[in-house]
Amino acid sequence: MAVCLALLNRHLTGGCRVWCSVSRPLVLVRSAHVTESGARSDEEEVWRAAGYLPFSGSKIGSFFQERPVLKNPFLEDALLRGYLSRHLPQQAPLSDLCAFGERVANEVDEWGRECEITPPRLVHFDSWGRRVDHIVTSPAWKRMKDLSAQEGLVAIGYERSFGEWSRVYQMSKLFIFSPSSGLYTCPLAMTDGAAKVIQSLGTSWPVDEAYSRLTTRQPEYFWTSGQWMTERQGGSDVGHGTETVAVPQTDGSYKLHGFKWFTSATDADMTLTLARVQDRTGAITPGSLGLSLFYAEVSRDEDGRLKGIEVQRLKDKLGTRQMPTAELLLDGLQAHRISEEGRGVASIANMLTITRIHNSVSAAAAMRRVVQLARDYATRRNAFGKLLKDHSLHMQTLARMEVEARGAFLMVMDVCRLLGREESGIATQLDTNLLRLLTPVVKLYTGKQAVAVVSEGLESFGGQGYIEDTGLPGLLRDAQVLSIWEGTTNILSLDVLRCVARSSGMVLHAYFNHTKSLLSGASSISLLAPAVKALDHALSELKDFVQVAATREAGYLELAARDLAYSLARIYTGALLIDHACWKGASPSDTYAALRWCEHDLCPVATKQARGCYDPSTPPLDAALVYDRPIQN
Ligand code: UCC
Repeated sequence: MAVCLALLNRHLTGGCRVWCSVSRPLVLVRSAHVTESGARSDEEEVWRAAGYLPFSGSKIGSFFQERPVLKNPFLEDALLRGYLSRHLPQQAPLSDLCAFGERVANEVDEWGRECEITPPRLVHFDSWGRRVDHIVTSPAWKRMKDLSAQEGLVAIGYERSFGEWSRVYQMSKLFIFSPSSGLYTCPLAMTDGAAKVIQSLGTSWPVDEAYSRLTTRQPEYFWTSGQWMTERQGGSDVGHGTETVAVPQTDGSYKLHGFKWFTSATDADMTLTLARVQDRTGAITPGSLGLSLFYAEVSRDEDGRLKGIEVQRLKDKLGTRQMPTAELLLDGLQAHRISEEGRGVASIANMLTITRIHNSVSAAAAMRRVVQLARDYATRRNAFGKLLKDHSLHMQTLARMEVEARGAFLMVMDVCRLLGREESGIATQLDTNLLRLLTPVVKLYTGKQAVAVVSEGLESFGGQGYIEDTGLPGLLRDAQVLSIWEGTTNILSLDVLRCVARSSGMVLHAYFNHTKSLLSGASSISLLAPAVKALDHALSELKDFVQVAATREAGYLELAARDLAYSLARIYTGALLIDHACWKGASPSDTYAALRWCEHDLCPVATKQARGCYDPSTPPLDAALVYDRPIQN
């Protein structure tokens, strides 16, 4: 070989040299035999024919990286299977989840991609100039609707065939579905929320048909619902920002007039929305106490025009592009009031609980999906002479993501468990208090972590993680919304304070009792001792914080709200991981995950309290820093 190379090189002119490489024996580095007009020389043609020009003409090299492969997300998830085997009294859901996982990997995931690359568009006028306001969605989006009905993605929660575990079963299915769903989980969340509100207020006329349509398994009968809450002034502060008015009609219905600024999945068949009832003089009650809850159907007249609605435009969003989000002018939309007057926010709160749980399921699912893809890729990608899976630093990074994904999953499923108990009528007061406290906590924590974990996950694909047609960047763009809609991190942190105050601390009492009980099985397992010790310590730090904070002014608590919510999330999740690691079917990975989780700063609110972060001087200092200006007294 060396002699051949020497001979070849002697006969090559103009800097054209042949090099030997391990993967390909001969590589022509540069040819000086391209004429000025760009034509190839005879000599080059010889090389080409011999196959020694791997990067010329139609050849783009012989190495192609294998893509990460999505396998059955149910079978690939040891924790999901372990959790369900541990808790579900019947095994029937497991075979359904397995079959659905197969469908997601082999069929549905492709539809999700189709939704992404064929985003909805708005057609304002027909070809003859009539206003039609058609939101045109992809065929895949429509298939998602049929699939959702057939698979019972909302229905399972209302059929309650598995009693208190029905919600865990339903949400496990959504957990498998979510990252492949082309964001169809959004209309499903609102549909579930609307069904829950209707169920709690009464399923008689005018919402009887709606209820049965929202909860059916028949695709042709199935409806989705919107949740039109947000107006230009009121994203978070719904009570003060809602301008929509409801004008009473003689038949007992109302006509709504207003402007809804963000309406997600606007192709819904019906909606729940808030408005202020006008009295005969046109007067309205301001603030939250003036808001009532309305039910409206989205329908068209014989000319194809939307009745009482104009679609102003579709939003141009960072992510969730698969799904239409619109600005709507309500111009005399016929609606029915379904809450007592002035009980709008309280009545829609059930919807918020459900959509916040769905949000958390999607967040945990996004983490799980990126870990599944990254670990598959690590078995296919070679760098520096070995597969990524054999690089210890890379594995450490994936393991950290795995711990986050596990924690998120357990926390979400625990909230679903509590919801299932409440809906089956077997919830204790402790369960009810825990559910109220943990719903905002799980939403805010998982929403934030999803962005961090998915972002880290993209990095594990190198540059390919940044390339649109791999489908990977969409995971990050879609994760970003999870901490924004359905209540931002700060709004939910304040909701935690609010439910502590409204329950006179009973929600915290439930929290401390239950967290402690989750640790009870671990005392005999020495491997878990460091985790239990860290958790016990964090729990008593949290108790100390609560005692001190109870004596402080409201401003102090407000500044501590976010750290308090994070502490509640981390401690509770640590306890769930420890509890799961104590289960007789637990694996060494379950123990390892619990140990790693408990290395977090489990109680940041105590750490920061000790540094004086919530002292009254902090707000002016914060503002001075943010605006880079001298402190104003
Ligand atoms: O973004 C939206 C749609 C997006 C699509 C959905 C996708 C779902 C995920 C899909 C997964 C892929 S809709 C817009 C979302 N907007 C929000 O979430 C609003 C955020 N703002 C808040 O949450 C605020 O805290 C407000 C609006 C609730 C605050 O209003 P008020 O009027 O100041 O609230 P109050 O006075 O504190 O409470 C009024 C009543 C009380 O009941 P009563 O009078 O009986 O004591 C509260 O206990 O409402 C009750 N309440 C609650 N109950 C308030 N919040 C809650 C709660 N979280 N849970 C239970």
